[in-house]
Amino acid sequence: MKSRRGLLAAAALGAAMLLPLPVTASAQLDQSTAAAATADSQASAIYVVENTTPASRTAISRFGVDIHGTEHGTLIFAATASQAKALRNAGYQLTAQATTLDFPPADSMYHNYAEQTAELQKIVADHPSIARLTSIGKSYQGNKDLWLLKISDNVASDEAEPEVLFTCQQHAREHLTPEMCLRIANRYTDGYGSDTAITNMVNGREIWIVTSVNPDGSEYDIQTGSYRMWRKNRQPNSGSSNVGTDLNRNWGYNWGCCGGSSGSTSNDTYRGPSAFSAPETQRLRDFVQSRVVGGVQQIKTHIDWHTYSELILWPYGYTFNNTGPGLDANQERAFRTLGQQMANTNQYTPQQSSDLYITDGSIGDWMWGVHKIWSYTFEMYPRSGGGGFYPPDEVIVRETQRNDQAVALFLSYSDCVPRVIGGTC
Ligand code: 0X9
Ligand code: CA
Ligand code: CA
Ligand code: CA
Ligand code: ZN
Repeated sequence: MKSRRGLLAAAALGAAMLLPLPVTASAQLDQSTAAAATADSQASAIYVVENTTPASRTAISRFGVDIHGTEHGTLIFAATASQAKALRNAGYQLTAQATTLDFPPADSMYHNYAEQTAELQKIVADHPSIARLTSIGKSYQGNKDLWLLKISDNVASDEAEPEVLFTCQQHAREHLTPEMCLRIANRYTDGYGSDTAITNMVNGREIWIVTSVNPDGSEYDIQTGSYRMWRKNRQPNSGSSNVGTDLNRNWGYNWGCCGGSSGSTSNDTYRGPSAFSAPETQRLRDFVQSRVVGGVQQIKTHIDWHTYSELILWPYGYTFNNTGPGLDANQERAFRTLGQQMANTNQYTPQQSSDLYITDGSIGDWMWGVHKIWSYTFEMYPRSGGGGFYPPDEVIVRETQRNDQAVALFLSYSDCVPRVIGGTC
């Protein structure tokens, strides 16, 4: 089985890049044989078979099970009840393992999907007049809601206030990001009435928060109690045993245009067969489109939270040019100026998205390109090292609190971002 230390070493090896390639044998096995519980939508359980050989592992994989890893001849895989029965009938000695669907005990302070749900429900129960919880629909697997929290005074009414959107965890393994969304949710409800800046923003804005855009992937990443370095969603790909689409390459603005995504299902940046092929991006797209009221997009600003590298990024990602269609020099200057001012508060590095690398089909390009929503991507802790995608839970408070001032500044300019360069709206 993959040890926590092995995974941290794997993450550290890849730390120079945002997208470390799978470097462990088990991770590669994961990618190439992830037939998963996908051909078969039945719930699967985790099993081990001891004393396996390359030949018997090959034979077992041909039953269509989802291989998780192997150590000292012990093979670990997910199988449905019918697959497990077939394997036992074929003479294999399967031992069922308890699935944890949870973080390792040392990281228990992270919120798994069920804990995120409970936390959101508690926020609404504690603050019913300023917080309301709905769902924008289900993730691919169909059993999880994509929660949408609204925070504002008179929360039940659609008032004429600038709307602000925060989205977290498009990428499964970026577990610090739901913590960031939950921190914003808790601060802007608990602080109402006592903290002046918070009270003003709750009264003057309508804040929307999606704590996890990719709950299937995130649950898959932690399912066995040891991290799997999973990035994509858990949607099967026809004609392939490779699972998943990179949600942040699936957005429909210059989708797949520019070598900033992959057309191969085995790749971690697989863009999907068409723009918005993933249910998760569809649901979020439909929500954003639903906020066009009387021909005017109500959402003015957006932050999409990721890890890691400590960056503040703005459009476009698909081109190296600082400006482009629908993005003029003044708009670029406003993006850059607010990005720099936010970076002054958290010591992240502010830059255009493509200064990192070219991406096409990213959420930020769509938000700006289609809706003129001032959209930033924040890449949180660590800058490098520090546990990569899996920093210990001891850093959650420090590294989410680190963005409190940036979030406050962002909300304060959300009525009119060009104001940051003396412009008007
Ligand atoms: O590659 C990505 O999707 C993001 N980095 S990550 O390591 N979290 O995967 C960066 C996306 C930035 N692109 C735009 N904002 N356009
Ligand atoms: Ca927990
Ligand atoms: Ca309001
Ligand atoms: Ca409104
Ligand atoms: Zn990411």
